[in-house]
Amino acid sequence: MRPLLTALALLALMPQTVAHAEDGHELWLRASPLPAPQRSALRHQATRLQTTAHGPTARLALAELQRGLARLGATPARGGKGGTITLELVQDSRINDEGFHITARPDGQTVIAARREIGLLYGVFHYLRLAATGAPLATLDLASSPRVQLRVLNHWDNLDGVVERGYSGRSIWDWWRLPDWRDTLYTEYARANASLGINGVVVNNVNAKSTSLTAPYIAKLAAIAGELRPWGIRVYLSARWTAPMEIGGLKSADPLDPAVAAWWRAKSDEIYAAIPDFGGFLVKANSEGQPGPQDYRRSHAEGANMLAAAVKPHGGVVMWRAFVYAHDNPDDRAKQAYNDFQPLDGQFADNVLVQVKNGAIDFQPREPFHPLFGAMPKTNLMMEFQITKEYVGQSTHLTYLGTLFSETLQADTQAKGTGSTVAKVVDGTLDGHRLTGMAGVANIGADRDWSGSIFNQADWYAFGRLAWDPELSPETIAREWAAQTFGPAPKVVNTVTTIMMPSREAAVDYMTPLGLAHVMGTGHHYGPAPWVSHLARPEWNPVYYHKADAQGIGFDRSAKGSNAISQYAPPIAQKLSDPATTDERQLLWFHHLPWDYRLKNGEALWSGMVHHYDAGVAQVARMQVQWDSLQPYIDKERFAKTQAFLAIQRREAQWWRDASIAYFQSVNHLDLPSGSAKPAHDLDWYKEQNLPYAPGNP
Ligand code: GCV
Repeated sequence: MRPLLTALALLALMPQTVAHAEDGHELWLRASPLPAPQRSALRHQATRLQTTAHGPTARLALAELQRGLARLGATPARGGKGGTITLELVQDSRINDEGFHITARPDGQTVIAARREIGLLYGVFHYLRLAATGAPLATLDLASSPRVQLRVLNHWDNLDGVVERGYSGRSIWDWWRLPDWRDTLYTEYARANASLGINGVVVNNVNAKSTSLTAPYIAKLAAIAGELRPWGIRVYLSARWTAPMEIGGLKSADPLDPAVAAWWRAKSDEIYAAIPDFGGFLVKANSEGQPGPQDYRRSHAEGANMLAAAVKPHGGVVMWRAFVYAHDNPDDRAKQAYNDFQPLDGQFADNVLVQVKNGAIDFQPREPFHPLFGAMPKTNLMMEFQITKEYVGQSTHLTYLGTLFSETLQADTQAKGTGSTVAKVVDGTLDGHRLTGMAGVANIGADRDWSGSIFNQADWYAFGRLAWDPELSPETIAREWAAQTFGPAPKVVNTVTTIMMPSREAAVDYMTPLGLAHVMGTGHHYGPAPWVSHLARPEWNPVYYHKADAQGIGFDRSAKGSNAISQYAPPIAQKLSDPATTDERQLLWFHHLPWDYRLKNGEALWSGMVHHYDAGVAQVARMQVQWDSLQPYIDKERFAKTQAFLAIQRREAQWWRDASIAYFQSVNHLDLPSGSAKPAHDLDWYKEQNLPYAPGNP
């Protein structure tokens, strides 16, 4: 038997911690010391730490265990008497290759078992999560495996360091100094992802440049891959469709041209020679001006399959985005992805995943689930969420997205009867798919706090946890995150969770109540601009989406209108055909209604809208009071930053409310309901607000 590697032997290898103020850099991994009784129980349970596996990932797992216990104030005492935690590779049919099984027996023996070393690492992080959140650890019998196979961050990072829709500084990838200089940030980033089970990273923007596929950049990517690999993370590339022409000297990028297919095969071979575990390609094709197979009258399936054949010999995949809408297609934008992709069901190669945004427009504060999720049973469908908050307050608004993600995952497609949730489509159980995935557009940048605000870290956290288990409740996730981020004191965890849980609904209320969508400022997508109507393409204009006039408001997607409802399963389409049976949260997404339409609570639509705006602003004011009550419990730096951001959010919620009301009143000429204040300024004042240097705008 090989000798046990103990934690004490690893101490010398541990990175020295540099003291920093509480700037959020430690994310949810900062775990503060536990209360005394829990601390001593944990120290007693973890007197000796050892591993029977000796690869790089097992060594990381043991080091993490040691480090995590130290953070919790439970550093194993040298020579102390007590229990042992053993990391052990086993054959266990209850878990999959990335899963883990934790058992803790009353005799003090704790075993974190897994089939592969990565499972040991995930098991250690889970054990530490339990400890940090105050869960009982003395007896455990807990098996957990990820439900989704590819749990991937999509970085919209450009090679010049600018992050499209990034609100947390420049890209963390230092392409200029790679491959020679490997920033320590890469390891910290990998560690944070591994703590959630994220196992893939697309490093470059879907609006891709061919340069990423050139030899120097492959060498740079190989250096990043080397840093991420021990943490169980593969790298992927966004591929530019016309790369064979731009850097390969070919005359065409037609997927059925043998020379084009040969070029991609050779390029894939070259990448895999440098990065044997390269994950594959992500492609945005024929979307928003990007080139694609349709430029050659080939279908998305023909394009995806050609690329898939190039990576298949190496075990790679292609993630092909379904985010398409065409400037020359007069049909409802919300229908176009379905119309392009649904007829291709069954035509995609088995190593292709079609990556579908959660809703049919574009990451709005609320969208109904994308109808493709119930309509392509013969295709590997992958979820795409946006963690970066392009439309939900960017870096400053506190709008916890766990509730948004979960709302989509729990939506029932009814594709195979009641209970055919989006989660079951995505985890493959509904239609029997083995290749499954969930992508999140990253909110990560080089800011000290990584995500632009402390609370935005919770969205990264929630994405990772839901990719592991789409059934987790957003409240459980919020509580976990709060306990690890701010400490487990019940007052703190309860209050932080109380702030987070209704926060996204508050944003829906002050931005896009009752199913409105896409009414934000041009380009930067920050702030209200429902009046915009001059942009070149109809579907770029907010007026296209709300269709407000003197009589009414809303987009008619019933059979009398665009008939987008027909893209849903019959029982859903049936309900959506009638405003009275449509979920009021999606009312104006599906129906154009008169201003005096009666809502379920009896009030007229206009008055209900105004009350939603008011409710959103009032909720932010409550969030401020709740946060202020935490001052004695939170460190000065994170308290002050969050307090300042909430003040911005309060001011801007009012701006959203007032500007929207001023505009819609200019259209419907209706009075405000009694008790609702007039907007602070006239409409022209709101129209004049412009933000030429708002971040993240390409
Ligand atoms: C990367 C929206 C965003 C774009 C983004 C696009 C996409 O339109 O505003 O910045 O481009 O979605 O998802 O491809």
